[in-house]
Amino acid sequence: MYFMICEINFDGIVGPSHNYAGLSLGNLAATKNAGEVSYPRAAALQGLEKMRSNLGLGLAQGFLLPLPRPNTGWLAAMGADDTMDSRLVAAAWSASSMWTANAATVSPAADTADGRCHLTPANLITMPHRGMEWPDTMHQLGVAFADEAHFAIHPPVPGSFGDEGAANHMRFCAGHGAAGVEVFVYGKSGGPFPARQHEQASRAVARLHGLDPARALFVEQNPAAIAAGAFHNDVVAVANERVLFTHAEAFADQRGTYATIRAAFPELEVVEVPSSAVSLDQAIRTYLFNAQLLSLPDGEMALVVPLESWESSAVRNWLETMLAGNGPIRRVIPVDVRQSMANGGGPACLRLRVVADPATIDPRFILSETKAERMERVIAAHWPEEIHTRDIGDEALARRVVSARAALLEELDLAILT
Ligand code: SUG
Repeated sequence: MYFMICEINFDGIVGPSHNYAGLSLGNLAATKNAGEVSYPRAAALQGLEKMRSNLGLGLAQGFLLPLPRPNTGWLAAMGADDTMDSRLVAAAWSASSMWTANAATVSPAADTADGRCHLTPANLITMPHRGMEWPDTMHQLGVAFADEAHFAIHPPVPGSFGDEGAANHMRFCAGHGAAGVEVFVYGKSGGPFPARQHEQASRAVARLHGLDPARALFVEQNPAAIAAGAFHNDVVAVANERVLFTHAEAFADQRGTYATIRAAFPELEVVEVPSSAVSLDQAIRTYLFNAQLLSLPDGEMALVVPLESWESSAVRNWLETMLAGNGPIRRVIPVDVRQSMANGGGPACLRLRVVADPATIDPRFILSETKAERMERVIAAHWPEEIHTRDIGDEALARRVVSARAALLEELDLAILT
C-alpha cells in the first residue's frame, strides 16, 4: 500500500443556526457582538471559500459537518424547551461546533506508542453551549476516522477537568510525518475570565494518547493573555513544523517556554512579535495569531490570516517587515471569515489538523473542488440569510435550520449523522 502522510485541515462547516447570542464570557468579540444580526449563509460561504483557497494551494482539505441544532435533547435533559429561559435556548441553538480546533486533540501516529493517530474529543465543559458538543462530535469522528488500524478515538476526559482540544495544543516536528514534540498549554483559574484548559485534562490526553513523556510538554498560558481575552492559546500563538509564531506575552514564562521546547526539539525557530510592534490587545482584536501556518507543497510556509489583521496598520507593518526579511514564513494570505470572527473564531479556530494518509479517512469528509461547488449550492439554497437574536427559539426557523442541515447531509451521503 502507498502511504502519503500529510496534514489535513478539517474545517467546520458553519451551521445554519449561526447567531450572535454572546454566550462566551472572556471571548471579547462574542460578548461585544451579542444581539447583532448574523448571516449564516454568508458565514458558511466564507468558510467554504477559505477551504477552497487552501485546496487551491495544493493542500489536502477535509471538513466536519455542523452538529444537530437546535439541540432539543439537551433542552429536554435540562427540563426545558424552546419557550424557556432565553440563555438555555440560545445555547441549544449555537452553531459553535464550527470551531473544530476545539473538537478534539489529535496526536499523529508518529508520536504515539501504538503507531495509530489518536483523537480525544474535547469536553468543553466551561461553556454550556459548547459542553453539549462532544457526544455528536465523537459520533462524527467515529464515522470519519473509522479505520481502527490507523485511528483510535477516546472518550473525552472526565468533566472534572476542562478540555478545549487542539486550540491549546502545538506540535513541533521536522516534517508532518516525522515524530513530533507535543506542547500542551493550560491556564490557571483566578483571573477575571475562565481558564478553559485545565492542566490535568492536558496531562490525561497525553497519557491516553501514549505520548513519550520526554516529548510531551506542559506550559502555562500567560494569565494576562487570558485576562486580555485570549481564551485559547491559539489566539496568541501557532506552531507548524519547526516554527513557533507567537506573541511575546503568550506564555506565563515566555523565555522558559522557549527553552523547554528547545530542550526537547533543538531545531525550534521562534518568530516572536514584540508588544512594541503589536500589543496584546491588538493581537487579540485582530487575531493575527489565530492564523493557519501551513507548509506549502513547494516547502515554503504561508500564514493564512483574517482580513482584520491585514487591515490593522500595526499588524500589517509587522507582517510586511517580516516578509521583507529572511524568516521562515514566506507568504501571508488574508481571508474573509468575518462572520466567524465576530464570534471570536478566526481561520485557525475553524480547523482541526489531522496528520494522516487521506486514503485512510472516510472520503465523504474530504473536499474536492466539485464537492465544494455542490456544497455551495446547498448552502446558498437552504441556509437562512440572517438570524436576529429575537428569532432564536422560533419554531419555523428551527424547522428551516433542521432541514438545511439535512439537505447538506443528503448531498454528502452522510445521513448517518442525522
Ligand atoms: O468557544 N465562540 C467560540 C469561539 C471559539 C474559538 N476557537 C478557538 N480559539 N480555537 C468560543 O468562545 C460564541 C458563541 C456565542 O456566543 O453564541 C462562541 O462560542
